Amino acid sequence: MEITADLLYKQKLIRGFLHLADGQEAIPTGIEAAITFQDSIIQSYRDHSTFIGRGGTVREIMAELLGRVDGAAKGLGGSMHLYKKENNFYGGHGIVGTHVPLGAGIGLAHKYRKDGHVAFALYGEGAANQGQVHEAYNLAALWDIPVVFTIENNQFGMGTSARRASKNTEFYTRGDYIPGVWVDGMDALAVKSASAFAKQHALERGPIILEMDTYRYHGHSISDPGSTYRTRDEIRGIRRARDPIEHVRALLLEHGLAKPEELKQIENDVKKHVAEETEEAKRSSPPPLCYLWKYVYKKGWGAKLRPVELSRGYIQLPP
Ligand SMILES: Cc1ncc(C[n+]2csc(CCOP(=O)(O)OP(=O)(O)O)c2C)c(N)n1
Repeated sequence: MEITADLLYKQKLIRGFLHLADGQEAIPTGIEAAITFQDSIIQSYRDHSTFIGRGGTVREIMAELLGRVDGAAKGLGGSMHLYKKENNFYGGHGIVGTHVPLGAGIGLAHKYRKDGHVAFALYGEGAANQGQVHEAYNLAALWDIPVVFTIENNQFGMGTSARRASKNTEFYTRGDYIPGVWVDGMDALAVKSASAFAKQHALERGPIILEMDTYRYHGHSISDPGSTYRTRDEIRGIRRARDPIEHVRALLLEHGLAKPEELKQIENDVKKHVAEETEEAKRSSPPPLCYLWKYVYKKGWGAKLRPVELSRGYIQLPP
């Protein structure tokens, strides 16, 4: 899916921002294996795989990237703004770090309702340096909020390596009064165990930090070739030694749980599925102009249109 999105962007069919997460697949996969859709997730802009994990479809993602009405946010949000409210996925946020306090707030809602569920707030190691992250830590610890602060440490914030931006790069230790665990974020099973442990801890004792050690293969966004601040050898080396999908493939084969031809079949099915869903997404239409108003202002807030827009018929008011 990510590779197809890259191609569509290069063909200028996708405009605006596009941040791909290939290399980081073990994280949403492992977390989802440990929690349920009654638990909540909130994340930054690198959100495609998480959306799939929360029950979203490739078609909803592709349509959103193409700015079509069948997209996850009705074609109004783009890559950074995928949501799945019915399965407690609260986005998809573009401003670095801002969603971390929101994650603590969602955790507080779980506690307030006594529903026995937790919130996972996923953010990068770059975002981990933000002041508001530490404000969220403070209140979460003070109020024993069931929130799992989950750092996706993919080693770079745009083109800056973690060690050039952070005095302490052991991010799991940076919660002071909040305990933290370092996790191999390239190993879906390690992510699953750590997430199950963190959920239990959060419910019984309040917040916890998980630092997921991972790597992104693509550049920061599609406009970054991703090779000026690291070497191609480094990327190739990580792929060879730690690729999260190859790791699962090796485990399945080693333990006799699947045959090579079965895995090949799955791979072919996935490629076919992505191609079909992408074609469906392309057939979807752009959102109507009236959506500019319908999904921007809450009903009854009295948004006013200038008479010229109404008289020229540019915009129809929603019913
Ligand atoms: C408040 C704010 N500052 C700067 C930016 C520009 N910006 C977008 S992504 C990014 C890097 C964030 O890195 P990290 O948190 O490690 O996440 P990653 O991209 O590695 O997943 C920056 C500085 C922004 N979107 N918001």
